[in-house]
Amino acid sequence: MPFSSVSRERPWAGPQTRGVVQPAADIRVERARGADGTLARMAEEVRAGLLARPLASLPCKYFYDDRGSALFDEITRLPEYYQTRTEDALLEAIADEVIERTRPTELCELGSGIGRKVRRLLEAMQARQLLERCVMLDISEGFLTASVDRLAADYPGLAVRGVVGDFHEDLVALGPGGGRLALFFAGTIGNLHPADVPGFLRALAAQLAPGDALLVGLDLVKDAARLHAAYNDAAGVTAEFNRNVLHVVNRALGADFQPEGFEHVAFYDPVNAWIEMRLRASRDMRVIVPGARLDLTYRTGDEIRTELSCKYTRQSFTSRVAGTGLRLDRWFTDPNQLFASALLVREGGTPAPHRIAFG
Ligand code: AVJ
Repeated sequence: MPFSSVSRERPWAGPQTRGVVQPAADIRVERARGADGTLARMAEEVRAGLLARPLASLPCKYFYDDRGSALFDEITRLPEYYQTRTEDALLEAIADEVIERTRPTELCELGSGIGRKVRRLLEAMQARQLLERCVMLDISEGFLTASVDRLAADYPGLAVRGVVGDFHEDLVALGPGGGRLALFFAGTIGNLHPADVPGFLRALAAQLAPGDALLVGLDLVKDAARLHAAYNDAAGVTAEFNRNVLHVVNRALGADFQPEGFEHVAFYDPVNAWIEMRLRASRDMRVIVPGARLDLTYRTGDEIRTELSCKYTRQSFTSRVAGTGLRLDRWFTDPNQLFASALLVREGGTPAPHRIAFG
């Protein structure tokens, strides 16, 4: 039980503590829900996904145990994977302007991973003496704890809080907004089906006060060969990352998937403007998943979808923002138009449920 001493009180959650410097003893990583709830939810999701027809699927958030997070970190350094270094250079270029426009006192990073990029914004806030609090939400407890500890050590006086949870359902655990700049890097919003993006943005808008903002990274529609290469790297790291979801299901739900019996598949679908990753059985296999009450048979060639990674244009993304309570304030891209950072601002008043287009 590594987190039996989980903090229940949240001394910096309310605006009344604004400006109070938190001593190091108050640094905590908390869970958005209990371990039982997390496992029960996983069992339901895995069961529903693996039984889905015509195409079985597994939620991509289950890539990210500690091994999967380390594999993703390796992906970010691959020559074919342009996204991370492009976004990082972009953030370096825009950090001052973003902070000037939004003047936040709190950064709130969703899916923080190892929490490297947040520092670009922290530095820009610190230079303006705005920096007070940083909240990080991530599904990977090990990585989250490490980045929370590192941030707290490197920025004395910064109140750092970690929440173990996922950005689909645990946003409420962030607490109310106010002076908040939310960060959603890496193009991770691309993992949502486009139809689910407005609902996600609306849920996030509910954790923001009017004038609060969201900086979101988006991988852009581009040449299919370049996209294909980024998800089919020569070193095979993405293939190992893809198969890792089976290791996770084996461990958490007592399943007996043989990951090496599945082949990595990733292709660009230009109609939906998304990369799809799948695992394809390379032999006939029977798989038992006790934790999800499943007894499955795979035939050679059977596929499980493991990830969508949607690619956006300014126009296709803007259409997803309409009616969510957020509006597009700034659209930044790198010179090669590979990647975008969209700055969204929370509007005042109650968000409209939808917007009707006239004419
Ligand atoms: C971290 C979700 C943005 O979709 O490109 C990398 C994950 N998948 N290689 C992406 C990923 C395959 C990545 N995101």
